[in-house]
Amino acid sequence: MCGPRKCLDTAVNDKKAIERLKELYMKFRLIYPRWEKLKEQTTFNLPPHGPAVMAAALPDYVEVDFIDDNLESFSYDDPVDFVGISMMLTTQAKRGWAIADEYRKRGVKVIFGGISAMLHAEETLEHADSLFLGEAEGRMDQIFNDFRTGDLKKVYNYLNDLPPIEIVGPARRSIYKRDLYYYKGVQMVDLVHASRGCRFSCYPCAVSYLGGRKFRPRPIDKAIEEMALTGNNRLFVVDNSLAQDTDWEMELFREMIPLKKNWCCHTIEDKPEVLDCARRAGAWYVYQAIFDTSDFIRERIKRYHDHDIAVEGTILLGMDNHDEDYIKRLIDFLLDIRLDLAEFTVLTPFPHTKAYDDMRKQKRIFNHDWNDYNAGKVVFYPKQMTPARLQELYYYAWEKFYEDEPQQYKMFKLLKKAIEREMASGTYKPRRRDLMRRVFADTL
Ligand code: B12
Ligand code: SF4
Repeated sequence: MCGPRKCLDTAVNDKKAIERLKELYMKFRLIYPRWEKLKEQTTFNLPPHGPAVMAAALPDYVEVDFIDDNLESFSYDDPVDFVGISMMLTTQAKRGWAIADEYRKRGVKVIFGGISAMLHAEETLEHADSLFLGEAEGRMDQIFNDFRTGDLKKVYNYLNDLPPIEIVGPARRSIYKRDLYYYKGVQMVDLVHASRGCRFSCYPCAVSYLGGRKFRPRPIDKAIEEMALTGNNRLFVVDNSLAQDTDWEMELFREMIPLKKNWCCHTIEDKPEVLDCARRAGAWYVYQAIFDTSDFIRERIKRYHDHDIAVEGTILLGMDNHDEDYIKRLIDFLLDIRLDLAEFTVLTPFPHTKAYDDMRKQKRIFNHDWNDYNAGKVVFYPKQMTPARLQELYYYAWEKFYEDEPQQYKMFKLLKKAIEREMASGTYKPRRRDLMRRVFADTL
């Protein structure tokens, strides 16, 4: 076994190695199933991160044909040797299973992986030749060898045996059909991650189940190298939360400064020295969960703004303490603190979360159709109102927040901020003229 780069070098110099690659060659189709987006939100499609990171762990003899089912069509009759289905969200699961069923009818073997495959392991098994649980790094050589020798196992369970974080390599972004990830000629952000896991275990979140409540930072030089490699000026650092270890966080930001990128991310610490460093490193906007109307939240948002970092609030509606009045006051509060963007979702009891366990015990879940678990549909009985009323308040929240300044305009303002910074640092890349007329909806 050898790492991809070493193998390629050897292959170039060594005829035998080339022959061996030819002999082992196989075509692996990796599919990211589509799902119904939140209708209230401007549609955006980011290059899926999980599949590209998984693809980086594949043996060299495997050619990857990546299909983003959200954006492109494909034929089940295209010649492929093996199919992988990568599912991140619960709401992708039924589509993923349907795709697998079609392939298996044609005698093509299918392996599942990704977050939603882990959260829905038992059901997924009914549609799989093989189910992979855990992180792909260091595991794929064995699995593909098993496939070749007809010895593919039904389950590969590495959930409690995660690989050393040092071996996580750069995502294999060459699998993307790049033109698909432009919106009116503007390239979408590239996704990178500098750490895995999370020390916390919040009520609606499945991350502690997936990563065992451990924060696993990547070596900073490797993360920085990958960010530089993307060739994209705008990044989304998708780590669950960067606010886990101040020294590591500050070190990461310091190393990011020379890259001159604009980036968004989930939570970062709001200490002035961290924010100052983040801003200098190109922090563009943060996703910040807003759960109440406290001074704590007000001041935190102000601190971000004082450092010229914008905020997209993520607001979960339907918690047990939310009555109608509370939700309406919350929206007024968001407008008052001048959030730059807001994304409203309804509390959704995703499997392997505390929310799911509690609500199931209390028999409060009335809808088990995973297609409806896109966080925009009420699938449980809220404590303080009917499901129908919560659904209405969800629509109300989107409408009220964007009443005076529409979502598109607020997004434009954010983009303008990035462009101004890029102009100032000499990193600006103009829009692609040939793709200016295209929005995602036109792609399929
Ligand atoms: C980044 C992210 C997003 C991005 C996705 C961008 C993208 N295009 O990739 C964005 C911002 C769009 C997003 C949106 C949402 N997200 Co999100 N997101 C994440 C996050 C933080 C990281 C995912 C990630 O990229 N991880 C890093 C990659 C490298 O890891 P990975 O995907 O697990 O891949 C590895 C393995 O799984 C494996 N693998 C992957 N695929 C395959 C395939 C095969 C065949 C094999 C063998 C192996 C394999 O190999 C990879 C390398 O080891 C996760 C939390 C988490 N840590 O998992 C939540 C998470 C997935 N999101 C979640 C939620 C709830 C949402 C939202 C619904 C709501 C919200 N506001 O967050 C929205 C969706 C809105 C909608 N309805 O459209 C939930 C999922 C809940 C569920 N069961 O559906 C998670 C788990 C967080 C949580 N709160 O619990 N999200
Ligand atoms: S919501 Fe964020 S901070 Fe809380 S457990 Fe999940 S990833 Fe960690």
